Amino acid sequence: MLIKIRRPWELKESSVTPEPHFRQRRKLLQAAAAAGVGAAMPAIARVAPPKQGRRLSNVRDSEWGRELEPTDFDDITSYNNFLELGAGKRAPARNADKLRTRPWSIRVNGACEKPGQIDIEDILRKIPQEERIYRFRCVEAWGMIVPWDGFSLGTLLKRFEPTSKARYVAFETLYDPEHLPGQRRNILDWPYREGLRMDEAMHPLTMLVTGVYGMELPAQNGAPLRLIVPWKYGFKSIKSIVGIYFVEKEPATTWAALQPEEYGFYANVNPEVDHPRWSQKYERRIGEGLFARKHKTLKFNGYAEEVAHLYKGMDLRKFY
Ligand SMILES: Nc1nc2c(c(=O)[nH]1)N[C@H]1C(S)=C(S)[C@@H](COP(=O)(O)O)O[C@H]1N2
Ligand SMILES: [Mo]
Repeated sequence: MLIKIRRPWELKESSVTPEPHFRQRRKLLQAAAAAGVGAAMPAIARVAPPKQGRRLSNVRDSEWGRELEPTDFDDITSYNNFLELGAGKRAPARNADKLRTRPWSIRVNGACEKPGQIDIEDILRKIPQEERIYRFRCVEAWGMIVPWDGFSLGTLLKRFEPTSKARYVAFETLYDPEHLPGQRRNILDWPYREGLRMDEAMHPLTMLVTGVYGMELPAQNGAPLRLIVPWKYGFKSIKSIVGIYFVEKEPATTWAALQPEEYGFYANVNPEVDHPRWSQKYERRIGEGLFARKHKTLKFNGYAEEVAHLYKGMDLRKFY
């Protein structure tokens, strides 16, 4: 059954006067939708709206986002990598209802003064959520522009008072083979794990994401809480996080453990360092089609000004 729904982002293309500026246009359209006008072309949803989908309250604009034209909501939520929900880009959206996102809490411990647990409802209610338009770049040479909602990871980490022994932060995804079909297969050492150096984790661009396009995050994108590190390849952006640990040594990460020659701990987007099996110089933008002109990949995914200093003196060919 096709369900006819109308959402602000779907009205984007029906805008009569093109505005140069995405945010302005979106505000206009939201106002139009609220007033019951501008519903020129109600769209048919290609993906079922997220089961637990609801609009996030009090999302504000962020100084950290970029003025970029975002990829369509449908593309962001139907072309995914999330091995717990199956292999292949379309499987995660298809299996989205297998991920139970409530109740959900995240334990934070290790080298810190105040180890503890935080519930996702507290994160949503008590931490102000910002919307940031970020570039997203997968190691497989495709990219998107995504309006993520969330907040800087550092604001959460500080509450747990990391000690001087906390030199890295490790992250862990939910382990629930009973419900997650991918975890019933032995394709990797579950659960999915990731890690950041402390200075990377505390950088304000590094984001814990709770939503996209002002909606609570769909399961296939890593509900209810996932990481986004905009200057790194997508695989660093671990989904459906249940554990955050302050550690002294560089933690093991899923992809580096699987294929150490292909995936490193740092995984900074870098057109000068190719993946052993393909070039990283260009990228395809999802939603533009297979035959559209490719985009030149930018060093640190376009965030060099903000983050290049973190890697001063490091050989990025060695620390890939
Ligand atoms: N738990 C978990 N997190 C994950 C993955 C995964 O399979 N499991 N895939 C990673 C990869 S390879 C990419 S490219 C991004 C995809 O994020 P998106 O589907 O929101 O675009 O999620 C990353 N986070
Ligand atoms: Mo990826």
